[in-house]
Amino acid sequence: MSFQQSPPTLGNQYEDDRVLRSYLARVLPETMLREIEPSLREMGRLAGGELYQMQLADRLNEPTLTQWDAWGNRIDHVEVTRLWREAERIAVDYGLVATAYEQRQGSLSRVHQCALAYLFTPSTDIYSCPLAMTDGAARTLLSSGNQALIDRAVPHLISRNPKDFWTAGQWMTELTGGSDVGLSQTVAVRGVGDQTQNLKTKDHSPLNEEHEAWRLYGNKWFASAITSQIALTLARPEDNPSGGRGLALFYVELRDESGRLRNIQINRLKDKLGTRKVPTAELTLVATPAELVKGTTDGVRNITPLLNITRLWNGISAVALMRRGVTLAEDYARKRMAFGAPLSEKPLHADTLAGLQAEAEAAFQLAFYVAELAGRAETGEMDEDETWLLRVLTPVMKLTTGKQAVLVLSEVVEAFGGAGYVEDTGLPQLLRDSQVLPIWEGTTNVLSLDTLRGLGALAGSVRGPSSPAGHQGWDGDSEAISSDSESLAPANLAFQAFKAAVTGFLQVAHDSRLSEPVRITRAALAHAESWLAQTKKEGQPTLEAAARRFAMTLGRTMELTLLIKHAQWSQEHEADGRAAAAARRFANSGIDLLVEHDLGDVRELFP
Ligand code: MFK
Repeated sequence: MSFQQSPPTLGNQYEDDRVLRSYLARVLPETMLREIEPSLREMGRLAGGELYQMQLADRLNEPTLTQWDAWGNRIDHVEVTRLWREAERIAVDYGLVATAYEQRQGSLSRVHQCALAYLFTPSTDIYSCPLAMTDGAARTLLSSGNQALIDRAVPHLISRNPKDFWTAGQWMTELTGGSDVGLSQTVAVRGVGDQTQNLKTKDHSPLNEEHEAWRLYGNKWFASAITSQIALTLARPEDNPSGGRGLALFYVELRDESGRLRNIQINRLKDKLGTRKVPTAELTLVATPAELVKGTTDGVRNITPLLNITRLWNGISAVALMRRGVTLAEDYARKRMAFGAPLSEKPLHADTLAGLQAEAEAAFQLAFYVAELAGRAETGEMDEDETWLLRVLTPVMKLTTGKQAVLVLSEVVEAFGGAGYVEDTGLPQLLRDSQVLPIWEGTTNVLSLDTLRGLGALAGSVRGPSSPAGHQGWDGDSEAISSDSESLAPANLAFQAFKAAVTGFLQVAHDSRLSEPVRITRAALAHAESWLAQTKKEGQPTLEAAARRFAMTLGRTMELTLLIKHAQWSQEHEADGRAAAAARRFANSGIDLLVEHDLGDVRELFP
């Protein structure tokens, strides 16, 4: 009989995940873990079983846009794939958004939600995209104080009933820019057009207090998951100044009662490298009815709670995809024979996979730590240090894990040799989908600059998470930062909070086999601190040019810190040395990336 290769297979993705289970055992009280474990186990079974099989079978299906019906009517109908429809049903059933708002586990509800999302994501073709935006929209509306919109939309966004559930879009990017959102050209005009289209309350009175809605005119160039019921978007009220401050945050309901789009045209779906199951559209808004969410200015600031939530989802998705790739590669290595033995017994192959495992494990610790902080921010349990820390760690975590995902999944594809390069294994899709993670929700460079901004190290951005009008925190909490701290140097506060967290966590590490990782972490932290102090004196261009190396150093330093902390715990409570092995391996994979490059060389190489 001719040779047959066994494909890689997946087991229960919860039961088989040492890293997730060990982490949850550390951070959750025992009774809480026992309570939520059945749903995690069930999600793990679905993710490794029928959802994964459906994903492979549904591989060639993509969303479609039908612009006209047979009778010449413009309909702009988008049909999503079978797996997306199933994913929505499961997401609602398991409360993938709701869990974070019901807060049955108090501040640990975000950890619970992220554990569910982590298991769900790799088998559901990036359905996590609409969920992330829905979650972000719920948080943004809740923090806006706009009671009419909260009452109208939030119960739908956090519903566990499929009939009531709404998803939200986030329309920010325009042709003028995805990063420099302040350039947006969409215009908002007050109270014009057909006023019968304005949103009404149940007793038929106008929704907003001013008894008039706005109309939006413009083009949105990258509107993800266009099948949503609502969207949060930015537009410039006529006569407002340019820049992000002149934009306002608007709420749009996409369809009327009969299901017709409300003055929105879908021009085409994007032909993307990855995330091809996500229907991402180019839109034209022609007198689209919209409601102001919060004030007629400061739209960029007012939408940041949404950005911070989707950046958390981005990190959780990054670690979830890494985990899926490494799991498949490890399983395959035990099945694939080469040069007389399974690949798993080949020292170089084993060494390669061990490096990937360590990288993924470190990223996991950081993404879930940000989830812990986010949960505390939302339940008002944070002290001021943690508020600063979360402001800085959100971009740091997003940019670090996004890059790690692409590198890890590229290696995963290679670990399969030619099979990894072939579409019907499902492996190339993992790499293509991961490539979006460093791009959307802020590129690596934009988030590196945002890190400096969060540290108060960039000119014109000295307030970190607070704001002049209300001291706004990560989740839009207006009381997150006390007024006293505004007078202190934010660079000090934010970096000191980061330093205090690293030093505090390292104090628990007394196992001698962790001493070298501890030394490497301390050295990287000290270098980052002295570099920041020195480079700020050298001026903005030098600071900006190295922002990525600096932010990645912070990210990898915090990842190693958290890995060490977890390793110590795992040794003490589980007699398990694997997290310590991951810490040692990761410590030698480049933590301090702050090498100096000559600005003159940069100009010579890129004149
Ligand atoms: C799988 C999961 C992933 C989910 C996928 C969802 C798919 C959706 C795809 C997309 O929509 S991608 C588009 C996402 N777009 C971005 O992420 C934009 C990237 N660009 C930036 O983040 C820029 O830095 C930014 C637009 C914010 C710069 O604009 P501005 O106008 O120069 O804003 P500025 O002056 O930096 O900040 C305005 C205010 O917001 C300041 O506060 P004050 O008004 O009090 O001075 C900032 O401190 C505050 N701020 C900015 N970023 C913040 C923040 N506050 C808290 N947290 C932040 N992250």
